Amino acid sequence: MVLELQKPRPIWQIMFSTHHTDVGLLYLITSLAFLFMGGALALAIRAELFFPGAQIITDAMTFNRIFTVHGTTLIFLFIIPFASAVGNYFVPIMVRYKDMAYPKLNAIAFWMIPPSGALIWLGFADFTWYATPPYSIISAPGPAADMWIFGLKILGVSSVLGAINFVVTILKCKHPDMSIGQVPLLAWSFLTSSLIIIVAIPTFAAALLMLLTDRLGVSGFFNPAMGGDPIAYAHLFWFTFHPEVYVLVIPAIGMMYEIIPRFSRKPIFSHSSGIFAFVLLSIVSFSSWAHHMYATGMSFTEKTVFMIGTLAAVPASAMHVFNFIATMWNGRIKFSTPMMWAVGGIALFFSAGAGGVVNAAMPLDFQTHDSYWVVGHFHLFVMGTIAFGSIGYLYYMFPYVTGRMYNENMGKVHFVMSFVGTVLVFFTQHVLGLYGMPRRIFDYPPIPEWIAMNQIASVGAMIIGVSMVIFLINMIHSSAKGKLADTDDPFNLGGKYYYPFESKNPHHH
Ligand code: HEM
Ligand SMILES: [Cu+2]
Repeated sequence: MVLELQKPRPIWQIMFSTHHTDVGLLYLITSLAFLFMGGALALAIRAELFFPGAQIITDAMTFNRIFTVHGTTLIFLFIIPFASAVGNYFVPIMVRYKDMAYPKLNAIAFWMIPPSGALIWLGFADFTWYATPPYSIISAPGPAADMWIFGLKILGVSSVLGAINFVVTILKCKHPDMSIGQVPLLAWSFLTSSLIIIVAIPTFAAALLMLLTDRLGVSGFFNPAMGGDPIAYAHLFWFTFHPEVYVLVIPAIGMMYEIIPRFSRKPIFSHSSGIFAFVLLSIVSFSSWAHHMYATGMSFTEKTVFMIGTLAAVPASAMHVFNFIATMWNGRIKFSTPMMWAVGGIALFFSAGAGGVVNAAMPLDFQTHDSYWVVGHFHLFVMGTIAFGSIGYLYYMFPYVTGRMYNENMGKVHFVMSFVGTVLVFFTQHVLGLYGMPRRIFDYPPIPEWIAMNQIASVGAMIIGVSMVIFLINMIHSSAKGKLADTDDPFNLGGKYYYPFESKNPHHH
């Protein structure tokens, strides 16, 4: 069993280790630190928008910097490293191998993250997570913008190295007794999302280099004054980042596949349809990127192709939701904290998908595009689905990692407050978008409906903020002082479905 914190070791031993659970722990701590840092910036944004006019942030440039670093941090420095933490811990155990396939490469991939985080935070660029040209090449102030570009570049390399490692570990190092179809769905989620990374990231890596040389003035790929085309950047960016949204969501769904059956005390309804849906999602993720660009003057035919390509992802997502519901059906469900987060995350996944279908329908997208609706849409995914699945899994792995139990009541309060807060913030933002409020603005006219809805959203954000403090206290306090966990059955589920790592590896220490 993986017990890290019960046998305390000097920190440098963990830092210089290449063992998969040590690297997993480093990923975990780093990603959680960035969760709180990025979350603090979100609270600043919501405080600023509580009233029209300037409140706590003095100028629009500072506001732009804050939301750029907020988004960049939570996507690249929280969600992805958190998934890597879980993958590092559990994929080798699940495929019954002693470590990741390339342990040193694994540690190197991790150690690329702190310097990129430093570049992003010390620079504090202002050109949105999308680095919009021509602004990003003509006027975005350096060195902030260049630091962001280098930060993202390094993160991309780190992701690709991590992805290669997962693919090789799963395909080549799995125990010979285990067929690929028997590999647990969480490990499958890493296999499929890693394959997406390997195909998708190089395009953006190239675009970043082009952005940099454009900024240096030696090229004009995206600079209209030099005959370049900013829309070309949009294509390159979204060719990587639409698939990337599935890279973010697939591991979270994989984590739910660990939680839902255990706490329903039933096997998963259909293992093979889970695999099928992951594979399908990873393929169709490449057929939708231009749904971000309906408003850029594409032809009707092009728009139709991308609309259909986008809708192809809906059945795959629905298969997962169906699989979860069918697993819970008639189960003896125990609503411990991890289960609450997973079920809440599935409900929000469904709502988020419904909003996505509206965006994907190109005539409707002309209404929602660049409005607060889009902010609501993708946050229901990144917060409501991905962060919920991840946090649920964190509670789930807590006893296995620390050997102690977290405080269940605090975990439940954390969930209820976060769920209510998430609904208040992001459902309201959808409506706010329909009332015409554009995204990415620092100030807004005093329209009574806008003020009311911004205030509801800001109150929701504060509720989430408070719940996160409870979470932090629970994690820190329980990992030192929590009651000792029975690592064979920490959640008192009884029966035979609760052993997460029943496939114990004889070679594993
Ligand atoms: C799987 C989880 C998903 C995530 C994490 C996600 C994330 C995002 C993000 C980050 C954006 C906007 C980015 C920006 O402009 O800055 C976005 C926009 C969009 N999403 Fe999603 N999305 C997901 C699923 C879906 C699904 C299932 C659909 C359709 C069925 C969809 C349709 C769209 C469309 C059409 C837009 C463009 C809206 C516009 O700008 O007008 N998304 N999504
Ligand atoms: Cu997309």
